Amino acid sequence: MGLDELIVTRAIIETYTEKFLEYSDSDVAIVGAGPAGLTCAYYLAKGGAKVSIYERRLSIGGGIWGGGVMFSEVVVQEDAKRILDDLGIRHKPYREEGYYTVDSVELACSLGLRSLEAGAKIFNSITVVDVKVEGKDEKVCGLVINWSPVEMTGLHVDPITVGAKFVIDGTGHDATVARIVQDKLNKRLNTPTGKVIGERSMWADPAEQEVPRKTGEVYPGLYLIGMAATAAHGTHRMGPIFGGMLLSGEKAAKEILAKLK
Ligand code: 48F
Repeated sequence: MGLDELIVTRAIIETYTEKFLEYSDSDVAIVGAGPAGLTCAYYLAKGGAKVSIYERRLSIGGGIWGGGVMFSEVVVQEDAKRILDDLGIRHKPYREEGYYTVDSVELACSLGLRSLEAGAKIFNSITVVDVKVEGKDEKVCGLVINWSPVEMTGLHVDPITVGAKFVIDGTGHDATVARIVQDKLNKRLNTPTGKVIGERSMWADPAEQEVPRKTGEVYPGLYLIGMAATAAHGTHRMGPIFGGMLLSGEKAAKEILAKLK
């Protein structure tokens, strides 16, 4: 039997469209498929939530792949080791107690696969450009999205909207969604200054402890996780140690699952 290219075309367009439509209204829409976003998606999906992730790049993983200075290993500390164990991600104890190394390529692949297997859907090459709001308090209740190449080339093409009960900003250092709420809605965020403060210089120990602490609702309907939480609250950066990112994703998932129930 010969292959028919038109069947390939129809199979792709129909299947993608079905998937996209099914997730056009989710319990939770996560912006950014970095370590925090993927971990959060895994725990949310495992807990029964309908989760979509929108990722600007073709690839998932955010800042995981390059490890430290492109040496493809990252460090995870004792506190977060249980998450690696929970997700079945291989790691090696380093000779100093409480430090574990993980192959960064394996971490990116495993977090992606575990979140997909748990039921989350990842939509890549999509850039979030705005939020959808509703009600008197202008609660965040969805995302405005466009194809990344449209944004990159500056084509004049209108974006479309997807709905969600909760939106999560997992955009890393940029804290893009929090900045959108601050700048476009002119709203006060739940940070010490009411604004995105910007991350402080490297100091891994307090930085890692602060990431899960600063994880949470920063505006009605909008949660901050990972480096976006660090950047918004103005806490220290931590470099290629990733435990805080995993713990942050897990914490936001737990809080949102409790609210969804
Ligand atoms: O930057 P990123 O990996 O954020 P994270 O999950 O983890 C931070 C660490 O990688 C590292 C660190 C560790 O200790 O300091 O930096 O907090 O992933 C953020 C993802 O969000 C995507 C971006 O391409 C990346 O994959 N992203 C950013 N802006 C948008 C976006 C946007 N507007 N729309 C969609 N995706």
